[in-house]
Amino acid sequence: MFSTGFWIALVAIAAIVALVALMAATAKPIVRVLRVLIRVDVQNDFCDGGNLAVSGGGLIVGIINKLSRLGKRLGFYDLVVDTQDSHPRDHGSFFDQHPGLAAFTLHVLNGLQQMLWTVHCVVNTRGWQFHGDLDRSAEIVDKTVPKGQDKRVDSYSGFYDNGRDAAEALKAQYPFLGKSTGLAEYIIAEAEKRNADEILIDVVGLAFDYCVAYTAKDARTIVYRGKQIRVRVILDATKAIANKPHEIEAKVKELEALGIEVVMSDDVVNEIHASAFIPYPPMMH
Ligand code: VGL
Ligand code: ZN
Repeated sequence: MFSTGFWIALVAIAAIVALVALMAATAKPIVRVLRVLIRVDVQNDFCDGGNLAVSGGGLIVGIINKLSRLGKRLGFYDLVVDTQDSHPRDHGSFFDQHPGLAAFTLHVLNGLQQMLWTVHCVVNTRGWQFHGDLDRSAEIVDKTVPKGQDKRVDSYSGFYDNGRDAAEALKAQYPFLGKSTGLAEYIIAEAEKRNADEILIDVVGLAFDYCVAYTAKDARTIVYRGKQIRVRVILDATKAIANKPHEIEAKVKELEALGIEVVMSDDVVNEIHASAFIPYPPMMH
């Protein structure tokens, strides 16, 4: 009645319909992730020869450039943000503002425990400028966030001045504590603009145990679309002020306990390469 050709065509069509149905049923939903690389305080004063040098600070610049350039070129990072420690000369964290007190001793500054530092990152000085090898080209850097401008309070995090979780009474007495730099609001607005489902923030820079750790911790407090966002510190793209391995290990544990992932740059580089071959629609810019 029907020709052989008819039956072959029928079976072929049925097979195609079944295959398409199977693919549709098993396809993963496309989750669009806004990925942000925050490069913390990669400034001359934190590099060798600087006024608050972190040993080997300049050695991470090559890794940071690689992550930034590859990440931007292959569409892995949507945003690259630099934070810049930017103090007035009379900043309250400087030991020389407290006659008789030495650098690297603790003091109380407007109600908060404050480590006294050597004079560093004073606006418009060489030490305040970014490391000369850091790729700061316009294709790479989307935003530069100054911090530490208020002499009454230090600002380790790129998101908020210190004291954000101080007691309410203290915050009432010193209303300038914990003020936002605007970075969280900026990242959330960019995510909404692109209709991203999730946000990932990778943190690199100086110093691991101060500004990098504080920035990662504050990033982890950001809630986007009802969920705490994902945060990673790329450990070998940072250097610590502390030089004892157990101190660094303790800080890693502290971050991990907060759900912050501590990863290595090789793994992120591999992930950037791999992401370029996933035929998902790119984020709209
Ligand atoms: C930093 C101490 C004082 C840092 C900034 O970038 O880690 N540390 N100011
Ligand atoms: Zn500082």
